[in-house]
This record gives sequence, C-alpha cells and structure tokens, in this order.
Amino acid sequence: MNNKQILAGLALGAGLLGASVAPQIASAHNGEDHTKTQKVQKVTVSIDAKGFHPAAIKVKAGEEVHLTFVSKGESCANGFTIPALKETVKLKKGEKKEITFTPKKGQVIGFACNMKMFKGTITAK
Ligand SMILES: [Cu+2]
Repeated sequence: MNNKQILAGLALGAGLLGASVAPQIASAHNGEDHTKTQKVQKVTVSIDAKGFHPAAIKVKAGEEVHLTFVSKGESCANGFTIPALKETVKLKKGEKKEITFTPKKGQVIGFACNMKMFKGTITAK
C-alpha cells in the first residue's frame, strides 16, 4: 500500500465515522410506532490511537444491546477482549464488529486491549 492509499483510507474513515463518535442510544419505545416492537439499544464505540471512545458505556439492563466497535486507525486497542461476553476481537483500520447481548441489572462488563493499556466498561442499570 502506498502513502496515497493510506491517506485516502484515513480520510474516508474519518469522514464516514465523524458523525458516530458519540454513543447513540436508540429505542423503539419513544412514542413512534415502528414495525419493530423489541427495544434495542445501539451504541457505537470508535477506536483510535488514544483508545476507546467512549470508554465508559451505560446501558439499560434487560434490553438488547447492539454494540458496534469501529476502528478509525492503527491502534493497540484494535485487538481487545470482552471476557464476560466471551468475545475476542481483532480489527483493522476501517473495520467494525457488532456484538449483541442483553445485560443484566447491575452488570459491569469490562473490556481491554490485549496489553491492558486501553480499557473500557459497559455498565447496566
Ligand atoms: Cu494495548
């Protein structure tokens, strides 16, 4: 891969992901009657050289969570594990991984890069 391709990839990644840095909690239970009746919480975590963003994630217990990790660049945090969910993830720049689970009340789910430099938690209330 030459430098031009790398730069183009970075620009594309930044452009596509710029809008989804903040966690987005979506719920079908907001007054609008969508065809989906099941409540789903959607959270996006971006990964860059500084780690996970956001690193502290809050979710509602008992509602399915669709957690998407998106790699925005080269980072040690691209390789990480979520032991409680038995997930081992290895991303390359521009790749993403969606993990679906339903947290229990009071559950605190930790995740960390393989060297434990970057950490995060998912807290269910
Ligand atoms: Cu690390």
